[in-house]
Amino acid sequence: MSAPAPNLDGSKMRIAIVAARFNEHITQRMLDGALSAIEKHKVGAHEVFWVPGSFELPVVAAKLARRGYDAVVCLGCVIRHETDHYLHIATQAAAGIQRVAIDTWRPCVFGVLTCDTEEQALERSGGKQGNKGFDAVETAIETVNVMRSL
Ligand code: DLZ
Repeated sequence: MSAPAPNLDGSKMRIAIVAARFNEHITQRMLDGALSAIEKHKVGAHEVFWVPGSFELPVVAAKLARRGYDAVVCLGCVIRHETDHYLHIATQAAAGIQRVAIDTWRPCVFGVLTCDTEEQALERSGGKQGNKGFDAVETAIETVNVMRSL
């Protein structure tokens, strides 16, 4: 039995998007992709918030998830640097975002690129590998609809 088609009707939902300013030349492209998905799937309402870096995504997502948004889409871009600092940021962003989702029962999507190079990040933010921001919004819509069906 194959998986049913996802329900991507976003018309009756309110979605918050939180974008990290660090690597803004990439996250702005991801935000553009996210906004096209918002438009394509006719999301009822949305707002965009900016934070300094990916490490700050979870705390703001936590507040928004408790403020009535049906889902929170977190967008960030972590690129490998000379030290292992990036690893802590990526790991904590992932763990924090997951924790918000489970604690609040609001889908909180990990739209954070973790790449070795800027080229890889460009490919995944509107290049030949698609746009992770667009995908993150579709994930949010589908998951909200699954939660509503339960
Ligand atoms: C400090 C830092 C570094 C080195 N690299 C990134 C990165 O690749 N992507 C990202 O989103 N943020 C980075 N930051 C900033 C941290 O996320 C955070 O804003 C600071 O450590 C302050 O808490």
